[in-house]
Amino acid sequence: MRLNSPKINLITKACLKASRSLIRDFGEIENLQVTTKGPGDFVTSADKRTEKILINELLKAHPDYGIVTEESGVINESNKKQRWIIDPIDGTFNFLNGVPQFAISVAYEENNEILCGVILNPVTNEMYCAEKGNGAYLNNSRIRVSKKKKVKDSLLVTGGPKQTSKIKKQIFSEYIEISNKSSNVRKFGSAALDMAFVACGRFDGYWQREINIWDIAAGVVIVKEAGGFIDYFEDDTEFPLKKNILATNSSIHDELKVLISKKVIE
Ligand code: LIP
Repeated sequence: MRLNSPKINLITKACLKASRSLIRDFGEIENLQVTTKGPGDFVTSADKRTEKILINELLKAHPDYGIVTEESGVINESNKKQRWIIDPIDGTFNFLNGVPQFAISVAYEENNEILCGVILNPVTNEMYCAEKGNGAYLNNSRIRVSKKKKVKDSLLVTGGPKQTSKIKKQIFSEYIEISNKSSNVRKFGSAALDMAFVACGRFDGYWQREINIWDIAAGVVIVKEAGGFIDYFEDDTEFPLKKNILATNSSIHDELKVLISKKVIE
């Protein structure tokens, strides 16, 4: 059984439509016109095309809802109560390099709470979805976070830092600390899929600093509905679209949080 509510059906339909165009673009990656948006952050024509399809589908159903997107910024800004949060390609660098680890991510937020989300890897056709109170699914199967109890037995995943980050030293130091204390740490390059993998128990936990809300929004509800725990640690209310996030199977949360909070040793 898969989730089947009007919102989930709408997001799913939009993602599947967008993925058909995205997969065509992935097939001819070398012909894409690449422009730089800033160091370490590329925007492709595929990104824009995918986003346009998603926006059109969602606006057709709810013309008055707000939309927060990676490429087009904010649409219907005055509606902060009901809004979509979209990342047309999460894992842009993987996409650009022909690495099939990227995803379309769409979430619906109401009164500042993310109520449903879909993450679709168009290459593997793995679609993760969740709605508050109704569980999390990978295609037609219910998913749950892992049962690992200790960080030392855990396989973790992280991302960043961006080339432009001012806290690279801190991020690398955390990476070393956690790599030493856990079973191992991966960097797969798509926050949305990292979180989806936590939700289905492939990874035991994910953390990242300075991540954009559109990269993680759908993952938040999917991890929670899979029985996991979300912690926006050291939240900076001045920049609500940027987050520090820890997403785990609940059992390892406290132990991992202590490792992340350790002071940087020069
Ligand atoms: C990317 C993330 C990746 C993270 C990067 C970046 P994009 O999103 O998903 O895991 O490390 O900082 O934000 O730019 O490919 O949508």
